[in-house]
Amino acid sequence: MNEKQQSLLLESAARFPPPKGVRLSYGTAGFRADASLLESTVFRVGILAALRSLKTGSVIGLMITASHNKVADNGIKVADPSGGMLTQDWEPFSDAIANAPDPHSLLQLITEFVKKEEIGFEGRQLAEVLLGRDTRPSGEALLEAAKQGITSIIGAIGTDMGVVTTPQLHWMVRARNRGLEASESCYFHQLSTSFRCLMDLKPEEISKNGNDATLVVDGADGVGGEKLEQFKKMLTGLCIEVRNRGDGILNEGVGADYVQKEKVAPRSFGSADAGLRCASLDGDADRLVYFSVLSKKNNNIELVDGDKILSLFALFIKEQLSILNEGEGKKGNDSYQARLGVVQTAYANGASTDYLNEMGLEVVLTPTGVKYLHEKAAEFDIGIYFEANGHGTILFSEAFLCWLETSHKTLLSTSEGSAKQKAASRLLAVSQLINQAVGDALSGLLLVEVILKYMGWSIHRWNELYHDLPSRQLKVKVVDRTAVLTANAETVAVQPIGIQEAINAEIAKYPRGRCFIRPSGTEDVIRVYAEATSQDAADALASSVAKLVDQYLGFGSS
Ligand code: G16
Repeated sequence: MNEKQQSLLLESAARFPPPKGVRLSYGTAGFRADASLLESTVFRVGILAALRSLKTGSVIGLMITASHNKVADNGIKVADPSGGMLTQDWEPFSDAIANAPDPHSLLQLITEFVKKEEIGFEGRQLAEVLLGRDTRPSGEALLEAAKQGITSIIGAIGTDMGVVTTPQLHWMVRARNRGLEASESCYFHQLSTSFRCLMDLKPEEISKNGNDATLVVDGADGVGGEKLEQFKKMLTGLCIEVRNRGDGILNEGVGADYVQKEKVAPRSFGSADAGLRCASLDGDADRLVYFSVLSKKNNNIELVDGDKILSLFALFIKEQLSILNEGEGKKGNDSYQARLGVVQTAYANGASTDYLNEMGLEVVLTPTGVKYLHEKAAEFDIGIYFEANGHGTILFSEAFLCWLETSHKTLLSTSEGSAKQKAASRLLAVSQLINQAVGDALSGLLLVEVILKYMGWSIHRWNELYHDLPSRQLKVKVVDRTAVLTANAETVAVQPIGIQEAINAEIAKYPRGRCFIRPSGTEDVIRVYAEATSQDAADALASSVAKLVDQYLGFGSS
């Protein structure tokens, strides 16, 4: 790094002093905190993104969002060249620079890192970072701080994509790095074209099935509702009504996180909507859950969560693969035994894992965080991952897609209109419709809708795939959430010593009881998840374990 570069970094860093007495860390999906604490962090992550772009010779993404968190919070997510989350190798560096106390120590960390990573500064190409933000009021100022971080690396530019959903930004990064145009209209075009293609390929014999009625979507008063309202005009064969489009407070009594955790209808939905097919997006539209308001008890819902979306997708993909491979085993020439796998976390309802196992699928468990699930899913030819909270997608390997495209061409010339050719077309269209960069509520919603049409299923029929074990999730405020360390995909707490034994003793009191604790990576809480054979038992197990957490780590209120 030459002197000019060094003094530019020192000068710009001096404008963004870190908040005193606060230690921020790169959590489940980037940094997240009260927006008033984040300017310096966002500025520094801007520097990191520019360095990442230099290192990889690719476009990087920065999204200013705190997703499901309250409106006063904000945060930053980094998209790597593939469109996925920032490589985990760079997380320690991001932690270190976020907490450097002054410009000189920041410069020293950057200098050492640049050397270690062999990031060339001389005769280099341009670095480019795409920037996006959700609808939070603090977004604009933070985006400006990120831009200043980016441009404090000489030759780096930040391109503002405006207000976008997180998955749109990740999609744009992926598209740009594949030499494609990365605009919102291209995103809408790709999704609507592949959606139409799948709708055209649904079996003709499918009878009226109860899912022809309007889909009612809760936009969480965030960016997703706004975008869907624009996008829905391009969708033929699907009628959508969007509520909570930004008139109320973001994520307050609305959104996928609220609906999934509280298991109640969001604001603007009530008993008048009983029986309708409804969906809810989260604050930055990377999560999706479905629900149906129950007729008698106001506000109670039938929840169709990420596990059921995963099961629906797995069922459909498996069926298309078996149509495609029918009879091929004997010939053995053109068949490709695609490895289909599914990835879940410990939050997955036990009944969903049983169901997927019964389908004969390979089920893998990872810790919470899309970064872990995505990585695992990429090991399959077709990897489907979902968190129960509705965050997930489908990944197709290059090798499989290449084989599929060739087979499809052959089938078009030899047996156009055959079941096999249609199955190949459907799989290709799914690979275009689904956002392979990251979980995307809008593309996920379209795939759900198309599969329900294909199956001829109502939301109730879909929900009958299996019956969830009753569960309860709670949050506990503690003095220091980093005191909890977990192992085995977060199913066991190894720290503080003794807590797991105490949890086990509680679990033993309930038939089919299951419970775990973990520190949240997006909120300052410990999360408790419990499952049992009745709702009362799940509630009791969760609350007794929450008390244990409070005794071991809390403020002693229990
Ligand atoms: C983020 C992550 C998800 C994770 C969620 C909650 O979602 O992308 O993988 O499930 O946080 O994480 P935690 O339990 O650690 O707070 P989002 O939609 O909030 O960005």
